[in-house]
Amino acid sequence: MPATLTELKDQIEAATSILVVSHDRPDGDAIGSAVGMGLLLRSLGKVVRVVNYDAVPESLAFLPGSDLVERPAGRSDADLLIVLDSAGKDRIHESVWEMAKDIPLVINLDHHISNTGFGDLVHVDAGSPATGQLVYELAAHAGWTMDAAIGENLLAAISTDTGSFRYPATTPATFHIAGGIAALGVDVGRVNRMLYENYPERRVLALKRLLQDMRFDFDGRCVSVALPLAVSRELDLQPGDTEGVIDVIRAIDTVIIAIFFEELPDGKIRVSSRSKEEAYGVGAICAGFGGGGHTLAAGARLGGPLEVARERFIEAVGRSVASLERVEGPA
Ligand SMILES: [Mn+2]
Repeated sequence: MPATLTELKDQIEAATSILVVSHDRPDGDAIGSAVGMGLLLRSLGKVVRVVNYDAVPESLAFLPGSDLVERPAGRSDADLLIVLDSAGKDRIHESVWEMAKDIPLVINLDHHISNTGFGDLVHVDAGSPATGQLVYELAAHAGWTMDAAIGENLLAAISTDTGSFRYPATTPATFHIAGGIAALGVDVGRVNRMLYENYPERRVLALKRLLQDMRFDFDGRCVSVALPLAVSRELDLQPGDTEGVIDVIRAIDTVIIAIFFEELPDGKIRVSSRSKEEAYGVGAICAGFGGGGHTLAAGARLGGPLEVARERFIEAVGRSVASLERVEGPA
């Protein structure tokens, strides 16, 4: 059922014990929004557990309260489950759902347009660039007090999901909220340095390898890079190490669509895609492969091997580009 922020506030305030979860392979928004929410609930006197199937990536461990995040274990006796930043139940490992099985009430708070609407109270705002922004809006709406630690988590969530306040989904509210966060006493310079200028060397070496393999299609409008599992192993890449790669290749002037292919240990190929223009949306292309996300940022998983998946996906991009060109005529 679609729920207002007031309804979320009422259910959260009525709860005693709350489990907060976010999607597997967590990014800055998944960790920042979950930990920010966890700290908020704690300050309200709730018994809180924050659970993610994967550990906090090393790159986000600087966030205050990130040590709250635990792996799923046992069965939760909480009376409320809050699911953050997760478009569908399948974004979260079944062991987390197993843990949450007995929880009678589920809040689904998210910003993915592809959200399936699972849960009892559903608040999906596809116009919001980050779930962290929705957590802030909920707290502000409810009149809950935020501190600098909460602010750092929400800033990390919003900054990473907006590409440092650069993507088109960044709204006036986003800047307004960032101002509110800075006013909490957050050291904005430190957070940005930890997010963007604190990479282990292997992360930049991975970028070097990926750029050597850069491929252009459709007159340079599409660029892609691919990471074989052998290279991940050779460089000992950790979760989060390849975040931001796609921002480097999408920075090329001719590029509209940027794609990153990553071979996973199970042989599947993880595809992350970004577009600079609504007309060349990648959401529908990813949906065609059973994936999802937003119009300008979406992902999917394809069967391997890597080069076959790359061909199949780029072919689908080509069909989408060609159909646009038939409508608009050559530029
Ligand atoms: Mn997000």
